[in-house]
Formats: sequence, structure tokens, C-alpha cells
Amino acid sequence: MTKTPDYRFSFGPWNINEGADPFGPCTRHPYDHEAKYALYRPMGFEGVQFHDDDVVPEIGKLAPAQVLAKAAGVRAILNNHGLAAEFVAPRLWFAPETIDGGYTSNSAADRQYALDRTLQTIDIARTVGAKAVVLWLAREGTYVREAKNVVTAYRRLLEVLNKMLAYDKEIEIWIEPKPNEPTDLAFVPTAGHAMALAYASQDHRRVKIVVESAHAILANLDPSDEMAFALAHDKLGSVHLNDQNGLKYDQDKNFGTTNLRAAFNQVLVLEDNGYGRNGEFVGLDVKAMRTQKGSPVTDHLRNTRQIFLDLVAKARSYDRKRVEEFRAARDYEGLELYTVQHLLGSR
Ligand code: XUL
Ligand code: MN
Repeated sequence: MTKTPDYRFSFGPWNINEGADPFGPCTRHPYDHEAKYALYRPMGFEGVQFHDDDVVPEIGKLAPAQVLAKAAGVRAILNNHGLAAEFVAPRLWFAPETIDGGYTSNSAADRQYALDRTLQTIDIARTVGAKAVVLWLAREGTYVREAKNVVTAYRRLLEVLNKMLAYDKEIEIWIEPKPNEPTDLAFVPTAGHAMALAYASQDHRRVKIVVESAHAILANLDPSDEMAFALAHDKLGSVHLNDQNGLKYDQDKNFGTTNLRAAFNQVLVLEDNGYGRNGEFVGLDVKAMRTQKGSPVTDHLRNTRQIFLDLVAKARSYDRKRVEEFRAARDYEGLELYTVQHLLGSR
């Protein structure tokens, strides 16, 4: 019998936060990134996801050589802790130059800033040993539809992908689609949009996507279908597992805590299609509850990992032969009852 591969888990240091939200300040003490790295392995995590300024704080104040020296230092820290960098993402939504977006800004100077910072992110990714740069296109969109030419915006996004691919012949680009927040009308809201951009690029094999459960739900789509679509094209670079209670602000709740069946279907699609066998990480993007006491607060990460593993066990004991019989008989009532009872533990 071949051993089923175990999953490798990752998260970003921003997932251990101090509880601030748009309506109130921190509820916990700050906890610096270096101390966070020591928490990963004991909790069962091997991969670290980064923004460029997670690797290099105050990145805007440093010269390029200083940025890369700092990144090399972070790589050494990761090595000491037995950790690997999964990806680096340019945090383009914080800078004064990207108030109106970066790649799709109406200002040529702002677009140049966004491109320069993105190419620097590729250098940082290489230095920390990450194979991919993630583009979450936070402010690439608008609150006022007439404010930007949307056709031009999509062409500009494609131009950036091509410049990134030309700048480095190995780096992968993983687009993380999201339909809203912070912008009202976001460009590249779904996996389909991201995949179309990938295929239009000059080296589509290196352009993939990250599917975040909550982002799919915010687009009123099923996260497992978004993952399946990417898997069918060998384009699921990573996942951001979490949950979301309907069409509200981006909640990043623990995986499976709102819709257990939808979470089961995400695990099923990953399990059944060999996700993780080529080194892909099971990434989490979960927010600690503001109400949680203690410092640092990490229960949400531990709990989400455990819920995922419990659902893997459920996926492995899901009777595929029985599923096939229900399908052959077109008895979807029976299939649905079996699935729910399997999750409830009664069958
Ligand atoms: C935003 C989001 C980001 C990306 C990384 O909603 O999910 O944290 O995952 O930039
Ligand atoms: Mn995310």
C-alpha cells in the first residue's frame, strides 16, 4: 500500500495579530515577527507566507542592497527553525503611492512605483528561498466605476505579469482573487478572471492562483469549485483556507466553522486531486478573534489545522464505492443524506 502523503501547513505572521479592527484598537500586546517564527514548528506548521515588509520592516526607508541583506538574515532565521518560505507578496495597499491602486492607477508615477516594488519583491522571494510571488490585488479596482478605464486596467495588469515573467525566468506568480474589500469593485474578482490573465501571459505555466475560501464566498461562489477549476488546469499554487459568514466584511474565520459541508468539499477536492504531492502547502489565512485573551493568540491556527486534519479523516473514510452507486442510480437524495450523516458521524 502506498503511503498517503501528509500535508504541510503554512500561514503568514499577520495571522498572529493584536486584535485591532477598523472600529477599535489592539486588545493584545504586540508580538514581533522573529518571536512568531519560533511558534510555527511546535504547532505543526512548516511554511511561512510573507508580505515584502514582513520580511523587511520599514522597507521604504532602505536601499536595495540593505533590503536584500535583511532578507538573507530572515532566511537564516527560517533555516534555524526548520521553516521554508512559501511566497512573498508586495504589500502595495499601504503605501501613499498606491492610494488609488498600483498597477491600475491613473498616475504613471504610481504605476512605476508599483512595478518597481513588485520586481523588488521577486528579489526578496529569491533571497528567502520562496518559489512564488503572490499578487493580492487589493486596491486594483475602484469605488466609482467611471474613475478608471477597465479595459486599460486589465491590459495594464497583463503587462505587469509579463514584465515579472521576463524579469525572472523561474519565479511563479500566484494571483489571489477577491471580489471586494478594500475596493468596492475589484478587478480580478474570481479564479476565472485570474486564470484568463494567466493564459494570456507570455509564460502561463508560471502563472497560477491562490484560492481563499472567504474570497470565493464573497463572490457568491463555492470555494471547492474555485479550487477544482484551478486544479483542472494545474494552476492551484496554494490555498488560503478559512470561512466566512455570508456576504459581509472579510471575516477570515476558522476553516469549517460556518459551513462544515463546504469545508468538507474543499478537503475532498484537494485530497482527490493530489494537492500537496508536489510540495504545495495547505495555507491558512485566519484571523484571531479580537475577544481572545492572552498573548500571543494562536488557538485559531492550531484549531483550523486540526479541523482540516479531522476533515481529511472524514474524506478518507467517505465511501467512494457508495458514492458511485448513488451517482449511477441518480439517487442524489440518498447521496446527500449519506454525506451529511457521514459528517455527523452517524453513518
Ligand atoms: C486579504 C488577504 C491577504 C492575502 C495576502 O484579504 O487575503 O492577506 O492573502 O496578501
Ligand atoms: Mn488571503
